[in-house]
Amino acid sequence: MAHRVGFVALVGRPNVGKSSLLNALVGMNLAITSRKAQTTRHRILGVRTTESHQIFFVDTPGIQHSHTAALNRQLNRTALSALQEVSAVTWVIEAHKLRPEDEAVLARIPPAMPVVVAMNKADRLATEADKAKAFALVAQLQSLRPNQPDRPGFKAIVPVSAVTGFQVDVLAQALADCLPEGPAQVDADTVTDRSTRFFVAEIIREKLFRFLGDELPYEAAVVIDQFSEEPAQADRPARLAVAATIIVGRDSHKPMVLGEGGARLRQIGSQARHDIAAFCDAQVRLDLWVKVKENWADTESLVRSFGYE
Ligand SMILES: Nc1nc2c(ncn2[C@@H]2O[C@H](COP(=O)(O)OP(=O)(O)OP(=O)(O)O)[C@@H](O)[C@H]2O)c(=O)[nH]1
Ligand SMILES: [Mg+2]
Repeated sequence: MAHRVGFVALVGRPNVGKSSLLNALVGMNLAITSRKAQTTRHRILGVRTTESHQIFFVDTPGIQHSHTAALNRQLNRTALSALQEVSAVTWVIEAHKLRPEDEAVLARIPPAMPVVVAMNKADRLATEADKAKAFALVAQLQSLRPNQPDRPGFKAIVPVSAVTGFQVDVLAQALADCLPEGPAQVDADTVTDRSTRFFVAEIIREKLFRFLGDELPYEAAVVIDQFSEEPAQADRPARLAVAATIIVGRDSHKPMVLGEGGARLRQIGSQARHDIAAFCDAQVRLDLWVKVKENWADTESLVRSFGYE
């Protein structure tokens, strides 16, 4: 069998499970996930290497059309620009329903681009009625992109679960089939192009998103102020010291992040430290601060200054 190689983007509306799928496809928790919309803010590359293919997966922010703040516009730009650099696209939807927001994303994918549909969260199809709905959805999907000479239909429609791993390999194979033949481009140990520093900031943001209820909108960012690594010695593990600031958009958000007597910030810090230690295989010291920058998510220059571009 020929070895295939190339870039594939994961696109879809917010919260359908693009980042969870990236992690499942790569076999490592690279992209942060949460039940809140627009958890992903950066293009993140994850490399899947097997005997038969090497796929460079590009996770993207959820594309949405209902919010127009500078941050949302920037996230849409990031997601749409990923379409320029790939050979195929995974259009991620939920297995149990298709929403108009899903179709709006499909409309942004160039007509000639090979598309595989990932019907994610298939583990949620518990009853026979759910399964019948999913079958009906497959038929509906086929009619959305019928095969035409200048406009190929979907390359495959794959029910999948990022959480249980159901059919993740099938999805990967369907995508590999869309890619050109070629040798592996990087060694099997290379899983991403991002730095440790980047992942440290992301892990902190994940805990922030998870520990704060819906009261804290997505208007929170994390900036790393200090980052120093000491390699492992014969008698001790590697050490990492990090100081980071959580930026919120309003005065009233600061006490939400701090919690009663700072309890919530301590919780966020301790969970983040735990995950950073596992990710970096190091002893971690983490200092967290909270700062207010009024309406940063509405201000193009501040959005850019926090690294969103
Ligand atoms: N049951 C189930 N839940 C899933 C599955 N995949 C993702 N989820 C959940 O769906 C929520 C959103 O997952 P994410 O991976 O963050 O979704 P996303 O599409 O990357 O979201 P944005 O980055 O905000 O656009 C999380 O709570 C996940 O745990 C799945 O296969 N089954
Ligand atoms: Mg995501």
